Amino acid sequence: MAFGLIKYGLSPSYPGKRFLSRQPELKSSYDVVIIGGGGHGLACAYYLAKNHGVKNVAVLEKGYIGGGNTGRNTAIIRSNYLTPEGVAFYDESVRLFQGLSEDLDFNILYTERGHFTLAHTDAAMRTSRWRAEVNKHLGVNSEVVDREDLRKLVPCMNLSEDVRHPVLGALYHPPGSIARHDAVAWGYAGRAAELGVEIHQGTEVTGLEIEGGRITGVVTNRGHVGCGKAMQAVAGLSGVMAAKAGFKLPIRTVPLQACVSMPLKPFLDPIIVSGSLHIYISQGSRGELVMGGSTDPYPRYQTRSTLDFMEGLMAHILELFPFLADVPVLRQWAGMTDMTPDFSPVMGETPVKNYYIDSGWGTWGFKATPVCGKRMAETIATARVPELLQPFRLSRFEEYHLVGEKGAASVGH
Ligand code: FAD
Ligand code: PYC
Repeated sequence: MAFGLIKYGLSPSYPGKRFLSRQPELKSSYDVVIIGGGGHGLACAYYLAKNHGVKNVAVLEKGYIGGGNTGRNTAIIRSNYLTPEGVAFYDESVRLFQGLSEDLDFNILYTERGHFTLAHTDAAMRTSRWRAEVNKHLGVNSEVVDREDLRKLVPCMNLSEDVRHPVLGALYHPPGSIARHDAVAWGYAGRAAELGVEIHQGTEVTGLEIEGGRITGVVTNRGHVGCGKAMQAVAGLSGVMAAKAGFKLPIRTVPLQACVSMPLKPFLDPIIVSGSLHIYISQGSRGELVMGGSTDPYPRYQTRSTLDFMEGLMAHILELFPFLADVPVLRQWAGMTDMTPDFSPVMGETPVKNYYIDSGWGTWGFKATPVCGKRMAETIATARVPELLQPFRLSRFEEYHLVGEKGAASVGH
């Protein structure tokens, strides 16, 4: 060990194996260009190479991989959605997450915690029952529990009736999990690179080249790159990139904030969400309490943290966990989320031929990273949109076939 450290300390060049090899020069063209090196773009690149043998692929990331919403989210993974289309889609993702550390040979710290969506009103209890029934019908483990059940399952939570918003019960989803979000990005990046995918950080796509209605290349801050096919996976900047391709998305970009406390001894195993109080909390593997609420009340392309958010969040967190009153918050941050009218994503084809879209992930897209990557790779490689993705096509908005997930998207919005 001591010798190894000295070798690291004295070596003029880095002696270890690099996780990602040195960034290559950009080639003049690729079979597939993926715009955005978040979890979604990297997962798609990995499955293109692994499942379809499409390896002449470049992921172009304007900053650093995982530095967007992938590295800013609160890592909740679950499939307790409201619509049959949503439940089937997120269920495939949870299953992929369960085997992901093994698949990527990289520990993403996936831990199954159980997920509670608290109900404080009769209407919320009704939605819980509705979700539980849809979930069970599709083989997803969810059930409604009452306050007495909660006393046993989450003994540290304040279940007094003598508060402003007493808890009546909850939707309990045992498979609800958390994972280490940046490990997901790094795991996909590392394996994709091993398979031959090029990952170019510090490479911003500033324009798209479209001839005869089809994508032929992209313009970047490092020059022109030709492509046979391209996909945008740029989260909060989805509308901006779509505008470069010449079409409009029914998407508003809205900041979403979160924070973590100082580390505490483990006391909170499950993930607790309250749509009525607009808060959620879990305890991460380092002991930090990971907390967040609903989106900011206005659309904006920025990631500012606000005192207003923190005050509202803490007032409600302390209603459920009053003993946390003296625990300091260590960090607060925000991401830009691309919100759709029906709180479901937009995936698949676009009006531009061979130009694909992976967007509308709002506040709910981390949990979809594996399934979206896998199924978008299938879409790009085969030029056929799989059945699982069909309900989430862009054209659903003009066809009035929305996939309404507002009641299950995350916290209330
Ligand atoms: P990103 O990780 O944002 O990647 C997009 C990348 O595109 C960025 O790295 C960006 O730099 C790059 N890019 C943008 N424009 C360009 C360009 N012109 N050229 C090149 N690159 C470009 N989801 C859940 O499922 N569970 C949660 O608990 C959860 N909590 C959340 C909490 C917060 C505070 C936030 C902000 C989001 C949360 N989400 C959650 C949502 C989730 O984080 C996102 O939906 C998901 O990370 C989207 O992944 P992505 O790869 O599409 O986007
Ligand atoms: O999608 O479960 C979710 C979530 C929780 C907080 C933000 N998103």
